[in-house]
Amino acid sequence: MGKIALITGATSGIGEAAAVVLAEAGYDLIITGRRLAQLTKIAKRIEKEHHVKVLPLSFDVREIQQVEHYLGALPSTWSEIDLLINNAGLAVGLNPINQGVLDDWERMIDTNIKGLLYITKIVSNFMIKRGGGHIINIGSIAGKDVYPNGNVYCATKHAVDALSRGMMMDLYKHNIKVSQVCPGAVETEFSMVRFKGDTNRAVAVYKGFQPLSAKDIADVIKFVALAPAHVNISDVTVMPLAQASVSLIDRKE
Ligand code: NDP
Ligand code: 8X3
Repeated sequence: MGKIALITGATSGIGEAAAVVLAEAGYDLIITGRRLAQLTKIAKRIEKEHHVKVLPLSFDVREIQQVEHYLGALPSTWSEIDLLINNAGLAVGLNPINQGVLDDWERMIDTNIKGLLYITKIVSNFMIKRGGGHIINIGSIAGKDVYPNGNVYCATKHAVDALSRGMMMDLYKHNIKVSQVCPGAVETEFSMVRFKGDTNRAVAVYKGFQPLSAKDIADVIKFVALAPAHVNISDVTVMPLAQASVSLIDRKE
């Protein structure tokens, strides 16, 4: 086995792009996501094109029993994880707090916070056992600032921000780097998920300016991952040129 990276949420967007870029860099991969067919297809494609080993594991990060079942039972060769990318996450809905949908709130809190914690607990213990590693959390500019109707999504990403700093304090003595990559607007399936398949609303998010691509963020993840052993790039914010804050976007049309 080469170096091993575990990427959560690799069935689309930033996670899928990170899988490709890290495979190009020679990592063997464990990729996860709920959509099994999609995950299997991506695994086969990466194995064929990049000649690395890819283990697809389809489970829901919100379900602790599933997380423990799949990660707890990893063959010993695959549990030697060098790099964990905590990427699985989502926004659901965009409502003022008084009109919030409880199920949307729970999906965001359970995925973005609790899912990240479930994965991190297991993998950080693998890393401690083997004497080191690197965890990169995908935060957001929504974890640095807030915007109207973004309430609960922003709160979950502020939690990722706090956890990234807290995890660094807990893990640095174990030779484990903890980093956070915080993107601005990236054109992925994110807005289709947020607006529950409403294509018009999703497309409008990226209209009139050039958003980041998933590959743009994957390249930053790779840069963070490949820094020299003594260097931890602990927090990176990446914006499109046309975006100056969570709510300031220069749209030309
Ligand atoms: P996508 O919707 O394209 O990808 C999200 C990924 O997360 C999918 O692979 C999805 O897989 C996975 N996922 C979601 N819920 C679960 C779950 N319960 N269990 C397992 N996997 C899950 O969006 P992005 O690539 O844009 O999002 C990736 C990360 O980047 C998220 O954390 C998001 O908050 C963050 N981000 C995105 C920005 C953007 O503008 N797009 C900006 C800043 C941060 P599946 O559905 O197969 O389970
Ligand atoms: C995603 C970026 O601004 O849509 O985290 O919340 S934003």
